[in-house]
Amino acid sequence: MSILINIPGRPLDKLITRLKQDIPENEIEVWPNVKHPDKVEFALVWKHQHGSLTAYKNLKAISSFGAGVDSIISDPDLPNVPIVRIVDPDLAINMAQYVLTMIQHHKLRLHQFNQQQQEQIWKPKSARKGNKVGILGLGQLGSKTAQVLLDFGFEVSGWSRSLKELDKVNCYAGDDGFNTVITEADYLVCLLPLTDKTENILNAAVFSKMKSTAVLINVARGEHVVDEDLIEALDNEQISFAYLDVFRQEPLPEQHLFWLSDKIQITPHISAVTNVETAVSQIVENYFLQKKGQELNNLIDRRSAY
Ligand code: NDP
Ligand code: OXD
Repeated sequence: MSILINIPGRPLDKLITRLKQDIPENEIEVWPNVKHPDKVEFALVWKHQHGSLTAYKNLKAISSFGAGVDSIISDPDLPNVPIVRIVDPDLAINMAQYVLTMIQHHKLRLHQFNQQQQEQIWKPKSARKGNKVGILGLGQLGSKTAQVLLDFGFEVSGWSRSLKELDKVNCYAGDDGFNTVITEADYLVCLLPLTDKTENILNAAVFSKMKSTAVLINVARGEHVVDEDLIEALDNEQISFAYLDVFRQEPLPEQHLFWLSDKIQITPHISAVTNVETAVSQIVENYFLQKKGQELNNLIDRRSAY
């Protein structure tokens, strides 16, 4: 049995060195130079080339190198084997801190004060009043983010597929619940997985129902947002600002309109970066569970695609 690393376009030295501490070197293969494809039973992938997992007739499991599995699930030639993902409490804290920081950035008008500083203008203005945060997706990352924001005095609502019960969070599910969350939010945070049901969920119809002072924070996937609709909503003052960490195409293409908007703050997909140490521990554990024929940790449900 061997593990295949299929993570194109990224430096892998640190990951491979770390894996070699727990898995014998002759059991580690790196795509595309795979010596013994028939020995590969476990694949570790991130943004793999679709179709590139069909070459392994003994493949028994696929592990995402991140929390999301959308780029795996969308492979039309995906082998029919269990899929696992990384679930890391530290990742959830990082995400919560990112969201809190962006909210505070807006609330305290730091953008404006930055501009004032360039012009040496001293003009105090108190923090914005809006205190309601709506979180789309109350999973590992959304529920932690909700908890942290509550601790900082925000009023938090959340929306998920199944109705949740989270202390002090106004929880909703279904279409009516979605409408309540998006219309009431001063800050709307997207922490949904990307699936057929959530793609393009943040579109013109939604922006038209939001408060004109509302801020969008998308930290999930670029495909959740209809880019042109967002630009239009910002230009027409249907919503006031957007913090975007994820994009349909990454790196964000040079000519993309998002770069030019002074109502958009861009970060390059850094809100919660996979920690190699934690990830490798989970991958190694699953590799050996697979070897023993036991059930893997952090399995996703292929029917719901997350
Ligand atoms: P989880 O699977 O733990 O949670 C997903 C949540 O979304 C659940 O509450 C789920 O509902 C809800 N949901 C899924 N589909 C729907 C739907 N159709 N309608 C309503 N609610 C829905 O995921 P995580 O919290 O771990 O991660 C969320 C996403 O964040 C990842 O998929 C990834 O794309 C993104 N991410 C981004 C990172 C970054 O650096 N920007 C880093 C890590 C992740 P229910 O609870 O009922 O199942
Ligand atoms: C992830 C990500 O899904 O980094 O883990 O986006």
